[in-house]
Amino acid sequence: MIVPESGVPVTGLSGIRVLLVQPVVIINAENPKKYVFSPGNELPLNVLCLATFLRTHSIDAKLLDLRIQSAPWEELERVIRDFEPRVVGITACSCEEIGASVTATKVKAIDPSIMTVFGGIQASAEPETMISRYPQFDTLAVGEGEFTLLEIIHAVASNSRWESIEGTVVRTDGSVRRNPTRSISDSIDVFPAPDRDRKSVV
Ligand code: B12
Repeated sequence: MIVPESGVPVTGLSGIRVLLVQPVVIINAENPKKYVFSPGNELPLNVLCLATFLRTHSIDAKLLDLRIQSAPWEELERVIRDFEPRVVGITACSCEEIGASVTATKVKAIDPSIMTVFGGIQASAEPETMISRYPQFDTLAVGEGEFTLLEIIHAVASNSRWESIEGTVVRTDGSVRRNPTRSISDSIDVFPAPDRDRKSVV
């Protein structure tokens, strides 16, 4: 068992289910950004690394790449109803911002009690703007996500406060609060190699 640098205990996480989602790209007048993607050849490394890390902490973490689904929204609903995650984490680079926000809206429409976490390049680049613009996200993780997400999941599993977790940006009392920055881990050895077992990908 890896001990988080934060020192936060990670017991009692067994049984909690977490879904990590790579959204589709929605290109429209608002989002004309160029996007290159090679379906079937490109695993979403960011969420794959996160899912692998969570599994080393006994968390049942699954990955859903909506880009390779023929009916992405139907598949999202099916997976949420079958898998019943307590937490859904959604990644996005800048051109995936709208896709991520629509994904979170759909997750909340299926089950408003699911904790939605926004992470990745776009969340990290404009955290205050993103968390203000998209109330369908409960919290947002800036930068390296492994330990931040682990702490969020731990808080959800133990019904404790998640509003002050290091590395997150949250809405609170009608404003936005940026919690202390989480530093990048000194050693890559605390992270397992991404698990490429396709069976673990929904
Ligand atoms: C490798 C790479 C690619 C690969 C992706 C390979 C793959 N299988 O995923 C390829 C070549 C396909 C690619 C394509 C593109 N890329 Co690229 N790419 C990178 C690069 C070099 C590394 C990204 C990476 O995999 N890092 C390793 C993972 C583990 O780390 P990570 O992505 O940072 O994720 C961590 C955190 O962000 C966070 N996190 C991420 N998601 C989430 C979700 C949650 C819920 C949480 C809590 C945390 C979290 O935790 C993760 C683990 O610590 C970065 C530059 C960089 N040094 O970061 C550019 C970068 C991400 N790419 C960029 C761009 C622009 C693109 C393209 C849009 C280019 C194009 N014109 O098509 C496409 C987008 C397609 C796509 N699928 O994303 C930009 C994004 C800028 C932006 N503002 O969006 C970057 C930042 C380069 C740059 N500085 O310009 N890219």
